[in-house]
Amino acid sequence: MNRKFFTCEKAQYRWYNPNEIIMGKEMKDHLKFAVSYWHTLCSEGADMFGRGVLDKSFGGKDPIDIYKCKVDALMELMNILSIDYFCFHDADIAPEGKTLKETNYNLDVISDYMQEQMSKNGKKLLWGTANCFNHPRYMHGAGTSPYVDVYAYAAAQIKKALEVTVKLGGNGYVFWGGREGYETLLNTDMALELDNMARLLHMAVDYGRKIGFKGDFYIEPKPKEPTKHQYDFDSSTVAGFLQKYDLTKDFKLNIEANHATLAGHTFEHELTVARINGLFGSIDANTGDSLLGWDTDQFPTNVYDTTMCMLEVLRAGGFTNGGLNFDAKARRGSCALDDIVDSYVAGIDAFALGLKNAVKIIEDGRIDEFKNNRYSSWNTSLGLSIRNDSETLESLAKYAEENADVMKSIGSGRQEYLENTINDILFK
Ligand code: XLS
Ligand code: CA
Ligand code: CA
Repeated sequence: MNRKFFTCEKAQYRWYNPNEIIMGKEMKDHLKFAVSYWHTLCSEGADMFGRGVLDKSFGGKDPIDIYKCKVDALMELMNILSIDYFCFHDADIAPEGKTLKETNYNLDVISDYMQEQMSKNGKKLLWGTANCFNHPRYMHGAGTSPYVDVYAYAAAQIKKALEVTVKLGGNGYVFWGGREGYETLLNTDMALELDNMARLLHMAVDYGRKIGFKGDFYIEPKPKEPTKHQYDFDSSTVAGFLQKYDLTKDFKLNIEANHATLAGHTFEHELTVARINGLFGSIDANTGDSLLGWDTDQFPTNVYDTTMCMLEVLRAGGFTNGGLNFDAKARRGSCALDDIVDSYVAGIDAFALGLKNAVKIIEDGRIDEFKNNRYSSWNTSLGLSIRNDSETLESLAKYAEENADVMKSIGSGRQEYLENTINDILFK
């Protein structure tokens, strides 16, 4: 592999320093950056109104050669960026054959080559997944399809994607709902569809564990696009689903920033919901556009957002099997291959700075101190007694009757003071 696709030899970072020790851990282990195969090696910039603007065949001569060249380009890019991990869908890494058998054969050929290149370059797989949304067979869903043959095909695809993930040493396997949702209840049996989806996830866990997958399964919440009602709407919805179907032992969440925005939440809200439910897993790092209502998958450069995200990651105890996957693409007008390098550098530096900022906020202590004080009445004898489940409505009513001035115990939420404190910490 001596092909050279990018001009840059080594990315220059202002903030990212992989081996710098922060809170006792190397920066690269706090951040665990990953390249997304689909945007980076496959997407050519086509949109609803225009074709691709950037050839991603990387000089390959036939379908198999093209996909081998993509592996070469991936390795070159990861070396330029000093990134250790990548993520893929089955359909990103190998050409589709005329039959399932042929597609699986192609996956074997390319994953052999990938395995070789990964070990040569010291690169790792963060997670794999199956693309069960692009092909016309999935127009009505995959795991929630009304058609049992489609469901079986999706199962076959997931089986193979799991095998490839295990073969390449991946510690994560993602389910993104894709077409798992609906447009109208007039033609949809929601109860059956959700039960069937859960059955498929249980089958995936059983098979994954059987073939030696030790990592985490993830569900990636997203509220809309492509379907009007996506079943995995947001972290809360998915937490309820996993609890209902007894899947919390094996599943965690893969939270995407842009999907949080589409759900009407902040990124940190979604991460907090995951954390408090014991479901914090991995992150798809990107951003939407506040003026647009769809999934733009842009590289994240807003440092307030990355700071709040990393604060949550630190509060969750950091990544174990997960990491920060840049599910992001350069804008269509950024039509040179070198723009890919620049966009990753922008995202990586924004997160490195976000990490440093998050540490500053924790070390400064004012935000945590304010929050602790705000809830201090929950550490009084009454507060503790309620938290120990020792009170009743009657006992609390008696207390309230005797405690005439409730207003005295209420303080200001001081939001503006806190927002200004954040600026004071970040910019001094
Ligand atoms: C699409 C999703 C998808 C998942 C993986 O919106 O973000 O790319 O991350 O299937
Ligand atoms: Ca994603
Ligand atoms: Ca997205």
